Amino acid sequence: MKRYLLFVIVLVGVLTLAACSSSSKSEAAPITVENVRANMTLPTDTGSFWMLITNHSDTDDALLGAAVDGCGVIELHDMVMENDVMVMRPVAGGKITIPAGQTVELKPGGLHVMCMQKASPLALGTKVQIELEFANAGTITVEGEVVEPAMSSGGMNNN
Ligand SMILES: [Cu+2]
Repeated sequence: MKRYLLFVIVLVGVLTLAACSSSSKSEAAPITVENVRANMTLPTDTGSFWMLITNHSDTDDALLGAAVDGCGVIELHDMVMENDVMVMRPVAGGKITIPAGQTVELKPGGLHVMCMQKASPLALGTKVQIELEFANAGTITVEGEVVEPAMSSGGMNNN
């Protein structure tokens, strides 16, 4: 009887371990988003978001859009040189590709999520929820913090 009990306990342990390892494997996030910063302090009707997006899967994915409370319209923008002036414009194809196994950086003076029709400026340190829509990974909601506008983007501090 003792031996039978021991067998059952060991069996349950093995099954539990197996269940845990298989479930953690299937829950591994294909896309992770880090260092989310919100440039939302200026008294204008625009703002922007910067972040690091990593694609851990072996398939290319793409950021298609985003939603934030307090932003009437959101576009995905890039910064390009036009007649010696840095200007921002919507990304080609309306999406930001995140290649398989790579990290794409949205940063001051480069790619950014553009907030238009901003309802009101936000104080430094405010936490902001941003809902990101990916072609493959679906909707991912992350939290960012309101930071100082970047001074490194050639004077276009609101990008
Ligand atoms: Cu922009």
